[in-house]
Amino acid sequence: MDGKIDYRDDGLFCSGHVACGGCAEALSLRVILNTMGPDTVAVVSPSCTAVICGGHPMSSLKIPVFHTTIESAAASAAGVRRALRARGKVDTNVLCLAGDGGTYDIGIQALSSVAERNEDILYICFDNEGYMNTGGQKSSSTPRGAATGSTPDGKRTRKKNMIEIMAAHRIPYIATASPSDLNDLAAKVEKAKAMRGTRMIIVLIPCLPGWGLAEDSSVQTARLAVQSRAFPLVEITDGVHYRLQTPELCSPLADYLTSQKRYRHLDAAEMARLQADVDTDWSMLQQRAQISPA
Ligand SMILES: Cc1ncc(C[n+]2csc(CCOP(=O)(O)OP(=O)(O)O)c2C)c(N)n1
Ligand code: SF4
Ligand SMILES: [Mg+2]
Repeated sequence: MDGKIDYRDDGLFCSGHVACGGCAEALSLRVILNTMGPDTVAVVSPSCTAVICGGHPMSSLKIPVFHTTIESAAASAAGVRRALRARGKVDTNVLCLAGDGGTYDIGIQALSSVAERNEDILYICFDNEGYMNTGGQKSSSTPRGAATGSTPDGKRTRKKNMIEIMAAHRIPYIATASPSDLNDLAAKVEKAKAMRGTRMIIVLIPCLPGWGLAEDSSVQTARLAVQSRAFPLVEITDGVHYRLQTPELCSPLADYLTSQKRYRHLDAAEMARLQADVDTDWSMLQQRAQISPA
């Protein structure tokens, strides 16, 4: 890849938003919005995204935005979808934007119901692995070992396997994406946009204050997450067809962990345990991809 970002920007995401300088979520949001296009309604859960979007008339998004509650984001999006349909606007895209706390924890009941009914929405989870706009508490997406405001000596349990939970709902499309490969992110959004039913993309967002990163390192940290296989890039169609993307370059998990202050208390044995977690998850995904029906 030559590193060129290949997508059309129609200015649907404005400058002057209040994301932390250097946040990869703003970058990802710009790509997602411009790929979705102007005929889109955003339904936004309380999260960094809600702060970045801001309120009317100062919104940084040039599309309609509905700020909803954290526990009902997916249900609100489904309601907007049905209201648009009742008004004959069947082609308008409904884009639900939520954080990992809103997705893996507080909003999971609404999300599960929406997925079971196969409501026609695209759900984006910006996964910064914690409750970041409220000061950096742990969520069930926080990985084992990571220090947060509520797990100062490291979280004891593993990151919830959200893609497997969603795959069990047999929704048409699930993908993971990274701001270190914006062309891949745009391609997945384009693909999801062309489908109907419940579609979900989880985008990894290395959080500058939450993970203890320099403000110019968010994208590089996301790249290390992919190369070390801590955050595998996958696509799952209809809950059973897995496509696992093997990174062009591989790096040891230790490179990823030592780039972040949230892991600085780990000793060699704990790092080895996390490497074993990553290896187990990768081989399970490989098996899923190998046995996927043609
Ligand atoms: C039911 C409920 N509990 C708690 C809150 C307070 N709250 C607002 S945003 C937020 C953090 C959400 O974390 P996440 O979804 O991961 O988004 P992030 O801030 O990390 O982008 C919390 C706890 C709330 N709005 N509603
Ligand atoms: S707190 Fe983290 S995820 Fe939120 S805007 Fe700042 S860097 Fe981005
Ligand atoms: Mg979060």
